Amino acid sequence: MTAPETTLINVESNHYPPLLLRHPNNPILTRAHWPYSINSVFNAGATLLQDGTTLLLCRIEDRRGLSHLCAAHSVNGVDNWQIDREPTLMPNPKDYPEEIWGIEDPRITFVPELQQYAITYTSYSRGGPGVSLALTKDFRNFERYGVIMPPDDKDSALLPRRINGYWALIHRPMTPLGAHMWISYSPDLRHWGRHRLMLEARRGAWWDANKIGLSPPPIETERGWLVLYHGVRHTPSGCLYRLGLALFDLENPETCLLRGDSWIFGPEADYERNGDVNDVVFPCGYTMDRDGDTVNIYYGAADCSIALARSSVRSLLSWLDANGTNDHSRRAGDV
Ligand code: BMA
Repeated sequence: MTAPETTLINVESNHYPPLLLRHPNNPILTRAHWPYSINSVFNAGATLLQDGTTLLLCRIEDRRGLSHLCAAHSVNGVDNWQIDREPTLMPNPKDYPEEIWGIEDPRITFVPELQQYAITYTSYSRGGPGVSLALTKDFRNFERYGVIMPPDDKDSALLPRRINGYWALIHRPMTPLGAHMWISYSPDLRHWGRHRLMLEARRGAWWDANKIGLSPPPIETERGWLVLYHGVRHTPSGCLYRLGLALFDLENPETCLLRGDSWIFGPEADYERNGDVNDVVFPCGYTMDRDGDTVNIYYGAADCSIALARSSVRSLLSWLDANGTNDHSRRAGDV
């Protein structure tokens, strides 16, 4: 008797290509590393400092349930983290009442024109989450701009340069239309307008139905802004956070050039599947290696730890070429 045909299928050809590779040291930061008492560390913004070291601005949740931010430095971006002995940026509800229930999920953009890092973060106000902005040169002194997008809004990052003379901010307001990604423009980082819908959550059974949001700040490539975004699927056992990929026009970033249909990274490892919030991978930052192609993506795992996955811009773009579409009816998830 001959073997059933299925056994002859090349298993590899049946698998989705692994676009993001988990680091063997994962999770790279947990509460056990912290120099003071915390409940959990997750969702970190990331940047390379002038001397080439990696800085992670980590979200720390204390046992009250409130979050603040704490910086960790490492020469290789993987281990030997030097962690600030005290919180780096605490909520300041006295002067910024919108921070009453903490500050969360920072995204860092180095802005060459200002020679400063722009940090956008969620300020948890009585009215829900809003987007706040702070500028810093050294992650010691911060110039707070306060709320730049009122609640309910989050998952925000600034583009590193002006577009047609205006600063551009990606964010995720909750509107009667749903939880979609928007982009807004400003002449001075304080006054925001020309709001445009940028990417919609799909509908129905799609993995990114109903709720999406920007993950790390966009990666500028010759072909456009490469955007990793998270999609949230509501399941009977809770929310499932996964990542998808899209490409936007360099000079008109509200124009989507390509969007992948399938998700490219989701909770699989134990530290991603089990934690304070199960089944969450949530990147807020990346760094680029000197080769200009290798991206180190730092993500919160199950709201309990920080993990690292590596990818390559070239492979992400080729995947989008093979799997992306710019068909607008699909954007809404109708097919
Ligand atoms: C989102 C954000 C993230 C968090 C995730 C899962 O809404 O608030 O900070 O990691 O939920 O809890």
